[in-house]
Amino acid sequence: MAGLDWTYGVSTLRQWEDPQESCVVMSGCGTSGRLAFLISSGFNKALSQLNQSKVYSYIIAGGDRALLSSQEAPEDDPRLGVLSLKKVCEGKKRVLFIGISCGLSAPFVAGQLDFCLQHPEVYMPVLVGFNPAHQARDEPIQDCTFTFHSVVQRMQELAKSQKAFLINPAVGPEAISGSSRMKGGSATKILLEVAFSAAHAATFSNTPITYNGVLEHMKAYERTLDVTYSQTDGITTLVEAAGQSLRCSRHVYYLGWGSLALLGLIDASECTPTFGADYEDVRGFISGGYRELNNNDGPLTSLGPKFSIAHEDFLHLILPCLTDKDTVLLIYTHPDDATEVGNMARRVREKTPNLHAVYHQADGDTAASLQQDDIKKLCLSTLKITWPREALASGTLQHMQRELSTKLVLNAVSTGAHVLKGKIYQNHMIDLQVTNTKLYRRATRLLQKLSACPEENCEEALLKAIYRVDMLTVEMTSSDITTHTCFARNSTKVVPLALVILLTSWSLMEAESHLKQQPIVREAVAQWMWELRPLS
Ligand code: F1P
Repeated sequence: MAGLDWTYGVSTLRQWEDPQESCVVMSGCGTSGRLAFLISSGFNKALSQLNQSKVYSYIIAGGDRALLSSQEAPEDDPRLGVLSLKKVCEGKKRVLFIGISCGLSAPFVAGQLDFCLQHPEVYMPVLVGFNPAHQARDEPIQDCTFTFHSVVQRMQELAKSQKAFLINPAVGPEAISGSSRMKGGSATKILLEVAFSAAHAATFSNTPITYNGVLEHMKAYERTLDVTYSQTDGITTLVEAAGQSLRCSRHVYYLGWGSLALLGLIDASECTPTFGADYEDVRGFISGGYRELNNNDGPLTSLGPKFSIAHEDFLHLILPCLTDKDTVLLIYTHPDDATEVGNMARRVREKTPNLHAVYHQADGDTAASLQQDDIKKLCLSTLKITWPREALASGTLQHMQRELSTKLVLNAVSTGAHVLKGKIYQNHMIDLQVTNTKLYRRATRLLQKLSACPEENCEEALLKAIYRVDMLTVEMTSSDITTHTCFARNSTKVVPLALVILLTSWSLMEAESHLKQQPIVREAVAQWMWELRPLS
């Protein structure tokens, strides 16, 4: 793994043992921040079980509301990153800071790493991402003297004397271009869990940190992939059900238990920025609500309906209007949550037969299987992920494997469903939200690729679609990208609309009305590409 001395890196984690004086902070934007939350929660729980104080903290750009909703704009703000880091680390003398940015691109994280580099007496910076260092983003950051790329270069230099760490293995391209929530997110989870597990084993059970030990742990995750992806039929059934629901403008609901439910919440929250989905399209609910989530800011229900996440909320707000066109997916571990799952399944079944289950169970647990039969009878499909005894390691690792497996299944379900809904064109998400600088640039590049028009024309079309005008005013064209992306928060179908404008001579209104007639964006795009192809 490029640039990583595992033994040193992991034993470095051990030094942060006194929670009064020291802490481990993980920080990121979007999916990376959500995984920081998931991982810090998991390892703090493991510490509590050992009667140890918690040492892990998380930071997510945009604060706790970003755990459950799309908050892409704060990603652009390095000062915000520094402020939130200072707040979490107040009074600490030693901080292991882990900045996560899959694309090595988020200014929020770059600001934090720059701050750590300026204060080496307190902070040890680690960067986790999945691009080669030379591909780190080199775009100037407003009011800053550094870019992400220049921060990476400084870290590379310091990494030689192990005063900083850069963990950036290549994991290959994502199946859907730009969707780092999938491979990038899973790799983040694996990497950090392997590192912290080794540090915990070394600290609390004197297990030496060895190359082979780390490798064995990695292999447990490899088996997780095998166990999960051997279930293609079950996953396909779920993708089809969810796709059907989205195609007829209905909904997909994940009802989960424990941290598996958190993966449902995370997966659902990502659909908004990734596919331009409405928050109601795919929604997650967790048994126990905010009590179970245990996030820094506590209940967020007052922020609006999308922050109602408890099963009770589902029962009060969603169940009464549920139809058989909606897909409901139960996510749990058997037999831990069986009684509650059975009760919920019965309630849902009264409203719709379109009920499915994904559950994890240890091989040979026959008593558990009997109990499961009742739930099975209520479900249209059940995806049972059986963990061979030999594939299961002890407590925490088992749990982390099940989490990863759940993540893989749900990523497949939500991505597949949006593919069926027509949100993907030639492996590109064409209906992405344009709500921060990175996404604005991504949208412009995508338009260039699909239309073959020059960059300036693409940007012009993008602005017309954002501001919904045929003629851009000077005020619009002279505004900065932040202004554009703020405005774009309230605009829908921006990129598809810009593409129609580029490919046709239609006015904005004409383009909008054509798009309304053919809401399946992929089919509309394919049709325009065909009709407007140059004659040879
Ligand atoms: C962070 C992120 C992604 C999200 C979208 C916007 O990316 O929030 O999680 O899906 O692409 O950016 P990164 O900093 O981890 O590369």
